This record gives sequence, structure tokens and C-alpha cells, in this order.
Amino acid sequence: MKRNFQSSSELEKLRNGLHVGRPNIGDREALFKRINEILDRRWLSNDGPLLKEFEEKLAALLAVKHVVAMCNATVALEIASRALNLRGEVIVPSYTFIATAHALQWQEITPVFCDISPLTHNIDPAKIEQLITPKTTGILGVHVWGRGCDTEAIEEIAARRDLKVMYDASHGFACSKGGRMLGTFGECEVFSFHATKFLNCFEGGAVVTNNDDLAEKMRLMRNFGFQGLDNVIYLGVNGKMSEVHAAMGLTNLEALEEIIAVNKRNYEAYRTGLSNVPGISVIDYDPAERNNYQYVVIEVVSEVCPRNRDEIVEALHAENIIARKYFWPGCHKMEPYRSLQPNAGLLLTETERVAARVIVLPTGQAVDEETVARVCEVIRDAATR
Ligand code: T4K
Repeated sequence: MKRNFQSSSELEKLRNGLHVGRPNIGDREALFKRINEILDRRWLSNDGPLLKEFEEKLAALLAVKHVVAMCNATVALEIASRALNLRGEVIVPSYTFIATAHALQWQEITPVFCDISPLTHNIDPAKIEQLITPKTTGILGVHVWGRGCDTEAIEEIAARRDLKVMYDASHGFACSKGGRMLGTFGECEVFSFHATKFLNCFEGGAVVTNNDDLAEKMRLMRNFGFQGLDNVIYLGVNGKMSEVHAAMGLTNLEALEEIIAVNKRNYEAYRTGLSNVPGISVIDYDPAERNNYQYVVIEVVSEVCPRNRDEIVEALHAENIIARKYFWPGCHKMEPYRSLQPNAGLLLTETERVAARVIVLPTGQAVDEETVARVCEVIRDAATR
């Protein structure tokens, strides 16, 4: 079990509630057919045919040379940063899921937390240079909510200061930035295919890159460093994606446009439903870009709204709507970072402000317009009470 729940009734409530992150699921028959074929073939993991097909389809969709699928994005981040030879310190936003920071710290690389822009929720390039020290080897940007980072500014700094750039694109599958698909920026980018993500493989992730040598190195690293049957040439781990996970990914890939349409419908219904609630705003997605609309994110501006964010979340939870406060309180306020870097918050003013006002609402295939209307009603009621 991931967490210690306060009581069995809390656990029960979480089981039955309306959740953020209910999985999107494609055609079941297609999935079962693929699983039957896996069983018939008796080839369950280790570079199987479905894994190869999944990697090829993703590469074509993203217009990128290499997709190296892995067991999850956390391991993918670890393998990618190790393959890039990142060491010492890496600049990263604190406003992200804890896995981004942990993937570095796990390898004894210090995540140096950079503040974000309150407008984009992404790392603020104007605050990067002041954090560079002789130990800095790279910048790890995160495309939060699938909205692309300011890749141009980040990569300009990196080129000038001789740093490597990689991105955590866990939220950004099928999204674009400046008309270019996320996945094609920096040295490499990492996607998550966790159950709660836009494209899910139950569990899964991938590193995508146009760099041939890097791709080859990561393929070896995800399989213990084996080159051939008896020869290990790198320190490696078991980062492989199994056939059943690839089967789920391929099946959901076929439902991609359908899932985007449902997410967009819900997103627009939320925008309409919350349009006149004082102090509540729904974050924008640039209509000129490709967006997956996987996250419906609202901000509670307490100067305008009579209730604060936590009171609104409490009201939603009381109605069994399990809205989330991602990414509160920020990585720098979680262990081991709050002990290792007790003063990091001094430079993270916008991170702390944004983390204190964000609520992520339920969406995806499990949510219909009627449900959206109910969630909006609870928010309206709580915000104006
Ligand atoms: N980088 C970024 C920026 C990320 O956001 C993430 C993951 C990663 C890296 C690491 O990716 P992976 O290593 O996981 O591939 C959830 C997800 O578990 C996590 O993958 C995700 N980000 C994060 C934003 O959200 P938790 O701990 O908040 O929630 P969790 O996993 O308990 O699930 C949330 C809710 O979803 C549950 O309360 C109920 C619902 N749910 C979940 C699962 C697994 C379902 O309805 N069905 C399910 O099968 O992290």
C-alpha cells in the first residue's frame, strides 16, 4: 500500500469517490486479443514484438528517431540522466511530481530547485542562471500539465553555459510547443504512461531522442547493460516494459483522438461552469497547439474568492469528489529535500504561491458533462458561501 490512510472509512471513501486520474481505457476486445496473442507466443517481455510495435508507432507519431520504452517514467528519468552523464547539480523546478527530483537524488545528483512562472507553471528561464555553479551539469525542465516549457530560452542558456538539457514530459504526450511535438526538444524527453496519464500502459514510460548513441546506451541500460548474451558493458537496471504493458499502450493509442475529444469536452464544460465564480480561474491551453487536455486545473485567488483553496478542496472531498492539490507543497518541502536544503524556499516564492492556489479536478472518460456540472456546483457553492 502506498500510503497510511487515517481510517478504513477514509480508504473506503477514496475507493468509491470521483477521482482525479481515473484511467482512460481503449477497446477491450482489442486488448484481450493482443493479450491472447502474447500468451500464444509465450514471449512476455524483453524486447517483444508488441514493445517494438509500440516504440515504432510512438516514434512515427512524435516524428522522433528513437523511442526507448521503459517500465515507468521514474526509472526512465534515472536512466536518461545517467546516460547523459549528469552529475553534481541539476537545475529542476520544485513545482513537479516528486519523482522528477527523486530520480536525480536517487543517483546522488543534487536537484537545485528553480522557481516557476506563475503564468505557465513551468520553470522560469530568467531564474535559471543565478543557480548555475561549477557543479551544475544540466537542466531538467518539466512540461507541467502538458504545456511546453520555454524551450528556446532554456536551450539558449544551456548552450551558452555548456549544460545538457532534458525534459520531463510526463504530462505532455501528444502535445506540441510552437507546432513541434513535445518529445523532440533537448537531448531527450521522458513520458509517463502510468494508469493516471493521458496515454496509459497500466505502468510505463519512455525516453525519446534523436541522438543515436544516447538511444543505444539507454537500450542497454534498461536491460542490465547486456550487449549480447554474456557481455555486460554498462551499469544497468531492469527498466524493461513487458508485452502486456505494450499491448495496453497500443490499444489506448488507437483511442487517442477519442480520449482527447472527451477531455476537451470536459475541459470546456468546466470553463463554462466556472466562468462566473469569483476568484476561480481555469488554466488555459493555447488553441494554436496540440493539447491532450488531461488536466483540468483551477486556481483560487484568495484576494478575490471569499474561501481559500483548502476550504474548497475540503468542500469537494466532503462530496466525495477527490480533487487534488498537485504539486503542493512543492518538492523542496518534502523529504529528503526539506532537510537537505532547508532554505530552498527563499528563492521559490512563485512556486509556493502557485502550489497554494491550485486544484486539479476529475476528468477523462470516467467523467461526463453531468458530473462536471455537479463538481462546478460544489465549487460555486463553496466559493461563494
Ligand atoms: N514526472 C511527473 C511530472 C509526473 O507527474 C509523474 C507522475 C512522474 C514524473 C513519474 O511517472 P511514473 O513513474 O508514475 O510513470 C499520481 C500518479 O501515480 C503519478 O504517476 C503522477 N505523476 C502523479 C501526478 O499522480 P499520486 O500519488 O498522486 O496518485 P495515485 O497514483 O495514488 O493515483 C491518483 C488517483 O487516481 C487515485 O487516488 C485513484 C485514481 N486511480 C489510480 C490508479 C493507479 C484510479 O482510478 N485507477 C488506478 O489504476 O500520483
